[in-house]
Amino acid sequence: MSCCCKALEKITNPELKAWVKEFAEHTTPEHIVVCDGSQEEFDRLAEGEVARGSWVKLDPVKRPGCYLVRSHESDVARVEKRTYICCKDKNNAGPTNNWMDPTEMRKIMWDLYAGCMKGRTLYVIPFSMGPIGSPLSKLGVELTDSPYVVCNMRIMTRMGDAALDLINKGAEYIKCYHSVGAPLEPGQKDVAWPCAPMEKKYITQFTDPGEEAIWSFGSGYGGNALLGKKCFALRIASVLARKEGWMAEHMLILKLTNPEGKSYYVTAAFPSACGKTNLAMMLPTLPGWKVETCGDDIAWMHVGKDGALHAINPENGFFGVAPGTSKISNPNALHACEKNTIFTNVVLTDDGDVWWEDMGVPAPAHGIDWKGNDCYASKDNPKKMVASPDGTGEPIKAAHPNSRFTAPAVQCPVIAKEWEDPEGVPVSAILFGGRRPSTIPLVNMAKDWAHGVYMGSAAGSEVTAAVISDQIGQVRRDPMAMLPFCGYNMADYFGHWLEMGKKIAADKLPKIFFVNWFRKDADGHFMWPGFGDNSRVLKWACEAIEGKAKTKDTPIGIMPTDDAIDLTGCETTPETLHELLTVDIEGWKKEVAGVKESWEKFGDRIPAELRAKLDEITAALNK
Ligand code: GTP
Ligand code: SPV
Ligand code: MN
Repeated sequence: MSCCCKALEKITNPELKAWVKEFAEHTTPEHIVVCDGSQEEFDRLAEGEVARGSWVKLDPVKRPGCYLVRSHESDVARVEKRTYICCKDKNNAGPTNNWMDPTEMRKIMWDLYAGCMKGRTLYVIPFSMGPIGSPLSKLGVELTDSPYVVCNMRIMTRMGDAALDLINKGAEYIKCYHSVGAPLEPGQKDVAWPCAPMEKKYITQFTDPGEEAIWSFGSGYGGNALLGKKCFALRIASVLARKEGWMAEHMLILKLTNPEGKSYYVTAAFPSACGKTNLAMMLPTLPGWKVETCGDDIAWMHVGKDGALHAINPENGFFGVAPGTSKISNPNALHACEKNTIFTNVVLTDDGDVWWEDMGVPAPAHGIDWKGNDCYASKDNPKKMVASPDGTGEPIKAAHPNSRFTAPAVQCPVIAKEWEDPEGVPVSAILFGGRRPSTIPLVNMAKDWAHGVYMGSAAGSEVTAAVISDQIGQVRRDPMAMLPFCGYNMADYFGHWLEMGKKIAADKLPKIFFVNWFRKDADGHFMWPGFGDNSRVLKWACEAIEGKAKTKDTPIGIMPTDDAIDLTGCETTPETLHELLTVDIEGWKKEVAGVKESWEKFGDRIPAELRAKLDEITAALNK
């Protein structure tokens, strides 16, 4: 490496400069670049990846400023098994997180980082989670050897000079270390998607007070590598939030306006690939109702001066699931990714465009699938692609189920005008949910805050392709959709939720709901149409907020009566709705027993108030 003094001259914060130098000396990159966050920089990096045959530039008329990237087949999603919370006391990580002693982990990873950037460029990425300079925002610096990470971080965060300015002036920031873990020997040709084998991948959060930092090695994909997102804005932020008295949640934030023009802000926590992006930018099928987007994945929530709970979206873009995104399901997401978007692991069409399963357009006659192989429209099913040139044979997943688009938030046609409000938006409803093929009704409202916290803590969902796992499709407990993202003991996290309820003004406590769009019938079909029709459930929730909803008291919570959900123009029959709104007492007894069992590993750390809620519900079910 040549002397880095010139490259680092923009960094005037001596502590930052010393850290970058130390990491550079250890990882031995060929070049160092301090990213400015400009369009020119993005273009230069993207074109460099095109020139070396890694990325594909899409058709400039059909998809201006867009690129297609194919990852390595082993590096397609988050790796929970390789994700660690490192703090001195194992109990602070809790039984749901992988834990390792911080000193031990630092040794393992520091050894892995030795020389790991050989032949590559070290990029210094200063970024802000939240609007630049907002009192609720937090700064970070990611050091990475991946141009893919730089370009994605530019879309997903406020990245570059403005963030660096604040850090140069002495603002605090979180240190985020990242390498794809694939050094290049002199003369060695690079691969399209460098990464390290699974056993060398580590996604580590150090969480002890004053030591908060992220060390990531071996993966270039999504939440493993774009460290502002899950690692910072959820795992580290949840730890800071508990300490500082706020909340960092895996939640979308939407603005819902009724036909009378009254607006409500709603947040919703659904696990990965369970419908946050879709709900956040939904086109309601109910006439007169409007949804606008404030955020689609993460909410930071503080109690405002007015006593209400205020939410900001710390991100700047969407890293959205491609398959299933269509003109019918989510036209706003499709518009958001018309330009300036990075597509990862979708199908490339012969006319330089992209395709994925359930995009709502017929499969192209020929394309290149996410693995780089030729694929062809299926003769039997125009919605699918096959590997055989004659169009016969079993359909393949031509786009990876966790293929994604990275698109700037401002390109969403329904982005709310207040999405960057530094004070955040006042939340009047919080939804929890998940993919539950049975038992869980369409919607259920908590009787009070503590009951709502219980509902969130009891959430479960089928594991989706957003994580590399052998449990895909199986239901697991995923409290508040935070199982993979809570940076500390989950039982303490439940306690923090209860505490927050005491800080919010009593008349401004958000109402809490549990929803399930994913019930299936005996034939395995979804019973509820979902997507825009979810507005019917949101309407009932608004009526409930106003105290005007038709409700019935049940052992599990407050539910709509059969005639309370507006089905005007909806394909769902009253019989199906009745089934979706019926409490399956036997199923629920098992459900509650399952929750109780899932608490055993926490010992007596589960708050008594929550245990009381579980006992109350159990008693009501047994009446
Ligand atoms: P992450 O980005 O992983 O956190 O996912 P997410 O929660 O934002 O999920 P997203 O909205 O991207 O949806 C994931 C998948 O679920 C897509 O394939 C959607 O088509 C599908 N989906 C979303 N909403 C609904 C719904 O209401 N009903 C049904 N049946 N499917 C849905
Ligand atoms: C999720 O898995 O919840 C995501 C995608 O939003 S990732 O950024 O990879 O975490
Ligand atoms: Mn997510």
